[in-house]
Amino acid sequence: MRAAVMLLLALGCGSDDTKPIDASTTDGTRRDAAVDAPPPIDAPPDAATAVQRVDCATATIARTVTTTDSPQAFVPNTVTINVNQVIRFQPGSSHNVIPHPTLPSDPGFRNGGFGEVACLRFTTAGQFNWRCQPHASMTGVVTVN
Ligand SMILES: [Cu+2]
Repeated sequence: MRAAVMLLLALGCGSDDTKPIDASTTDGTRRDAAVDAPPPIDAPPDAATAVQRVDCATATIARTVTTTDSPQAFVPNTVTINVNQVIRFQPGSSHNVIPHPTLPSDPGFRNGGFGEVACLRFTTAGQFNWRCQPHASMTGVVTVN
């Protein structure tokens, strides 16, 4: 039986192969890890990562990202900046900003408090995806050139 399960897992029997396999399940089902085990929202940014929190009062803000409730979305949800520019994230009171769990992201990309304003400096070129923790459909991407 175990061999059969492993074979099914290897073949990718699920319809949604983008979700990680939850090792705690015994039936080989895939779960949305972001829903089952959300990251801690109070984890501080890692200074070694490509995204660093800076003081909004003194930083030069290149772009500001806010949210709407109907539809639930980030505005804008696609942002292009240059290396070392700062984005001010200003989500509404029921939204936050966390690293996207399944797309290229950065652990420093975190503004975990609902309605929390945070200014993030992007120090490395690339694409960084984020989402709102309680609303999986609310996503966004920063392209840093
Ligand atoms: Cu939200």
